Amino acid sequence: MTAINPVTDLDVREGIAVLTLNSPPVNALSGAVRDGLHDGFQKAINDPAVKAIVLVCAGRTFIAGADITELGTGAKGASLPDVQSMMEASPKPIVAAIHGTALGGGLEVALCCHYRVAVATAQLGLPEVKLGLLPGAGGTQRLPRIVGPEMAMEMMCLGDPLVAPEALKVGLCDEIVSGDLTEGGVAFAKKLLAEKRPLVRVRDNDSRVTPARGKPEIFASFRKTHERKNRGFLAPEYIIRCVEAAVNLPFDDGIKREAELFRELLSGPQSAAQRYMFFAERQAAKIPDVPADTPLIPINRAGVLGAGTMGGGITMNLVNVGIPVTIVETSQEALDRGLKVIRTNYENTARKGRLTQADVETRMGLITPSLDMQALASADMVVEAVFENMELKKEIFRKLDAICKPGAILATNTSALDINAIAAQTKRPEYVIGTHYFSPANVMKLVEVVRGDKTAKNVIATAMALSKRIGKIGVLSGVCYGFIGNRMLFGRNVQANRTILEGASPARVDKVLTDFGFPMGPFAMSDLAGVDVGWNAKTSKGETLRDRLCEAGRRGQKTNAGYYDYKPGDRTPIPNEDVVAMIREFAASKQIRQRDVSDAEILDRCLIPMVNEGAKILSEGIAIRASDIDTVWVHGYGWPVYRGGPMHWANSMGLDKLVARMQEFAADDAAFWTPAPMLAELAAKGGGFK
Ligand code: T1G
Repeated sequence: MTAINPVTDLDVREGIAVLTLNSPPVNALSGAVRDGLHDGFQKAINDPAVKAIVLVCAGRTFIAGADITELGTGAKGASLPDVQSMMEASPKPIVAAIHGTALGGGLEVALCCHYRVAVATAQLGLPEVKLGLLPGAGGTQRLPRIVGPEMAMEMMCLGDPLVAPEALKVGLCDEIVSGDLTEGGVAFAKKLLAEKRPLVRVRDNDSRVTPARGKPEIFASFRKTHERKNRGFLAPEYIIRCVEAAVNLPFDDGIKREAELFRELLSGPQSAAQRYMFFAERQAAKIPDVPADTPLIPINRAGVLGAGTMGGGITMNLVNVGIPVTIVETSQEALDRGLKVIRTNYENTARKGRLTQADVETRMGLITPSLDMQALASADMVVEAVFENMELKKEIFRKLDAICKPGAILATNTSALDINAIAAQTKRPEYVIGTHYFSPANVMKLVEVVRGDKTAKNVIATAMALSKRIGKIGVLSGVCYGFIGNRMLFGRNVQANRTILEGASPARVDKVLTDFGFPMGPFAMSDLAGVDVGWNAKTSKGETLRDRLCEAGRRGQKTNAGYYDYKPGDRTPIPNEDVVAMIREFAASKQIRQRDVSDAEILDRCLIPMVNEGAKILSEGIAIRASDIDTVWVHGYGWPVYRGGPMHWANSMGLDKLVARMQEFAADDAAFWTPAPMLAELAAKGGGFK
């Protein structure tokens, strides 16, 4: 065994060289790894005793891509294209032996091997698009030459990997290895030599791309199909252009085109934001006063109280990962309705081929419905997801405290209420925590984990770990009204509501925010949630615009009319001039001057209050770090990931410019537009949120 460098070893046995990378945590292509590959391959190729080479990785995974921390920094080390050229020029067969996740540059290195073998659980993919990039080491030119342009665009624009058996079917992998991977790789290399199999260079095979020549409709149809999902993102379009180059240009020209578009994305704001978010999501799991090795409470059985939209969605998240759930409601009708919605959701997924019918039955079989809270006695964790009313929640937690076994975690899905007041109803406040899921709970990735003053560290650690186990991103919040996300949303809604009284229409405000990249604007969101949330018909006197809308029967999508009209069964918002007239009349009754509010003003008046509130949330210690706030907004509210979140957006704008903008608006409402002390201080120093 020869140490090539601290992260690379070379071992030659019976004519087979095994080049092993060992660079935790994921063997990313850092400078040291690239040097190891370069020098290791050079040594093996030059060694007359070596007849074939196997590339394998130690630790949890094959190379999981370029080292994202190094991207754009001009870090030292051998150039990846040089390593890849050396591999393809090798007169000796090179076999990649893959386990874990061969992703991005990792798969691109493997595609420069002559053959690829993998264990059955391995995954192979090019997820660069999730970082606002494209596969910049030949992936856009080699992948289409194996799987064809359509599948290549699908894989690279969605960024989802194939598991090894699927990769085998499409020729991305040549053999599935059982048992020891290195031995399997060596055996495969020996077989190649014995059978005198050719040195296959992916770049030489155009048979999968030439049929697409002269068929621009392939690309036009792909663009059309993915238009909605790719809206606002640059990387998917650039990936499509690279695949067009793979089809229409000689390989080396295609590589040049890829490099040009890769450099443009790498130096642009979208990739900077998406790479920032990649690390932000992972930072969120790090809690300064809760050590990473804090013992977890095992969650083998769970309970959910309430079978409504949220309770049903939470239940699905838990049974999806095999945790049995007892779900409790107050009436058989509510229980039956809740279970029917869950089953329908699963059957819809099965119809799309993402679940088998057996999966549906397995998951439904893990749900035990009950009308009796006593059925929750043996649960390790119960999540309350009932109506958002403090008195009701207090009563429920008193009962849960008496019913549930000692040491069971009692969680509430409240979206804003005081966790401490709820915990105080129990004899176990250290086991009470908030787990605020976002609707639809079986889709949105965010969970705001809310620690009460007395919540124990192992309870916090367990709730955060459970978020990750169910495929979500947990962000820790302290207790305040609205926690992190909703508290910031209030500020946005105040200004959105004001701009329509000053002359903008709901459709115009919504368009400004959807053009920014949100999936939906505030008024369409209000119609979806219900304009009448918190409205009381008995006491309503037309004193607010909402009163007048609700009194006119405009309560949102549920009445096919809110700020917009809706055709029955269709969620598409249809602007209505009567609503605009109603708004104008209301504004006139309040003597509000009408004017043309510009799009730029609408956008800043909606977004800057969120940043200001975010600064207060940071100063109060409600959020640990600015990137946690950004993670909440990207994964809980659809803030466009290519803009990094409100705090990242504020940094990009420049806090000094942001504060200057607040001063422009202050004339109308000085109190509202007063910068938070932290924001004012950072702006004065020319700094940004860390
Ligand atoms: N670079 C640097 N650090 C990375 C990394 C990477 N590529 N991938 C993971 N880490 C760190 C991560 O920050 C965390 O650190 C630890 O590893 C464990 O990660 C030229 C330009 C591999 C599926 O996009 O998808 O190749 O928090 O918590 O849940 O065309 O990490 O412990 O300090 O996510 O088991 C393309 C990104 C790069 C893959 C493992 N590759 N990584 O998931 O662990 S661009 C990717 C992942 C590229 C080429 C282009 C996942 C994972 P810490 P983790 P996990």
